[in-house]
Amino acid sequence: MSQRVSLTQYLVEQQREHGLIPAQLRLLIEVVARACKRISISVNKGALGGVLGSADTENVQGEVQKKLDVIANEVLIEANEWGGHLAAMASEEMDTIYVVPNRFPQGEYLLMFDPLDGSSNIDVNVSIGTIFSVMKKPENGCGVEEQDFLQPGSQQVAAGYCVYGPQTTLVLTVGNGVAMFTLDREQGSWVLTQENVQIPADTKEFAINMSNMRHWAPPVKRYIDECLAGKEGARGKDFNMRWIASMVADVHRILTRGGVFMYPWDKREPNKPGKLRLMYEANPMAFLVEQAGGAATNGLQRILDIQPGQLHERVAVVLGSKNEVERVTAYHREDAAL
Ligand code: P6P
Repeated sequence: MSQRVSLTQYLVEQQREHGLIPAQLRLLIEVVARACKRISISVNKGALGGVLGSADTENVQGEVQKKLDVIANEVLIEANEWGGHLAAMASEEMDTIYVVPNRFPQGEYLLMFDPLDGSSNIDVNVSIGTIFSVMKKPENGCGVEEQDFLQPGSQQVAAGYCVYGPQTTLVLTVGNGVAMFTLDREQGSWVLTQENVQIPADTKEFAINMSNMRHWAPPVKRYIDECLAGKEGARGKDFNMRWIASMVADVHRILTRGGVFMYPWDKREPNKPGKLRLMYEANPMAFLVEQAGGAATNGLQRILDIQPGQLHERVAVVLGSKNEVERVTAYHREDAAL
């Protein structure tokens, strides 16, 4: 890619050519991208910045927060609250929604985010990331409330993540394919490094936490057993396995070279449909994956069709190379029909 295209230029051209990014949405995306730059600076300081380790607090999920979880959340709130593009925000790290204070103008968008996903990897220097999802506030003429966020993922107008790895890369969709921007630290700018990202329909690579095998439902066990049987088994080919335990890093690999990612229901907590959160992990990742030609289900249903019942609800996730996701989903449907 000879000429360097900035994030701003990309967004302006998407608006000019496709009318997909009204001014307020462009401002929102640029503000989130700037916040991710700030988060990457804190992440990259590590021990030198005194940002490693626990914050000695718990989030709504009952998880001990890392210092960087809290820092990243504060950066995103402070960056987005004054611009006039948002009505409210929701975060994995906050119990309830954050309504833009009255001292600032309210906008028409709702922003949801996992400010720092994979934070168990922070202290061991493994890639982590920020995941975000954007929807429009329903035009109901009154103030904004939690109920306004409870829209199916198909209502997203934009979604993306920033992966803080060997490169800092912003991955974005506004509904017209997936583009990747790499942070040029010398210029402090996001540079378009890939567009029209396409996930291969087939793969030989699966991502799942194998330590949970004894807790899986039969369709998951069947699929993984077939992968492990390799070329002598039903699939007739050998498979590779990866599990980074940072959804952002695993999904980035799948967007880059294909694969299937699974965090299924398991019997450790049978009342929970899965570990991952629907609104600010599964929905944005499902939007990106589908925009790149892949598929995303909860084993039975398209993730983007799921009607949320609560802000922090969880969901089982199977996403990535279309033909593999369809196979896993078919196994679940066969099992459900028994
Ligand atoms: P486990 C990180 O905590 C996360 O929410 C996802 O990013 C990741 O895919 C998953 O949990 C890892 O879970 O049970 O393997 O540690």
